[in-house]
Amino acid sequence: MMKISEIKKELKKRIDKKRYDHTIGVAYTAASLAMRYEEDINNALVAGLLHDCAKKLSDEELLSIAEKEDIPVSYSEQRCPYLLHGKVGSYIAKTQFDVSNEDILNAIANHTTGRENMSLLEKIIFTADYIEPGRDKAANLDEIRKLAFIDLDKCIMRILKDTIDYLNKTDSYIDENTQKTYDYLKKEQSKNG
Ligand code: DGI
Ligand code: FE
Ligand code: FE
Repeated sequence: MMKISEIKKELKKRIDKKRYDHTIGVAYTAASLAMRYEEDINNALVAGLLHDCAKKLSDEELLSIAEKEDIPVSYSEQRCPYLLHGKVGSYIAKTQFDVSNEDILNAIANHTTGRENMSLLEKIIFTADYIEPGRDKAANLDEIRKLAFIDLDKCIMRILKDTIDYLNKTDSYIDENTQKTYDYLKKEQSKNG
């Protein structure tokens, strides 16, 4: 795997300054969550740094890479190709940043919608993306940021609920994984009392 400093250098060439600053925020927030929940700190940093490495690609580029590389494209990704920046980013991390750790690759692939039965690292990247210090648009951020360090599953449910409410308000298409992740965590929560 490349060193953190090499990843940063290469990333700078691929994303703009604003996205790079966001990426650094996600990497350090993910590292902090890794300390709290006893995840590997270096894996959290690498996944955080690379989660949006495909963000600069256009819808056409995302779709054409997905087709060429046999990355399955769901109905909602067909409708909203930007949702593919996770899966395509994971492919770029593997082929161009020499990442071979499957958990890191999954965390990058699933960071926008989540998925059922996420690993701890996937949960950390999903959450860090939403709460990193540079974010200021979402509602209830103070509360959600605090919750992230108290109960990660509850925090993710809260993020998903707010995201679904926001998407409904703006008449956006809700990806089936976004809904499935929420339903899955809700079921787990009621099982655990
Ligand atoms: O890439 P970032 O901007 O850092 O963050 P992200 O990968 O979480 O993408 C955020 C965008 O994705 C935001 O505009 C909301 C949108 N999004 C999240 N879940 C869904 C979704 N868009 C649609 N259409 N459906 C979803 O389920
Ligand atoms: Fe993203
Ligand atoms: Fe992001």
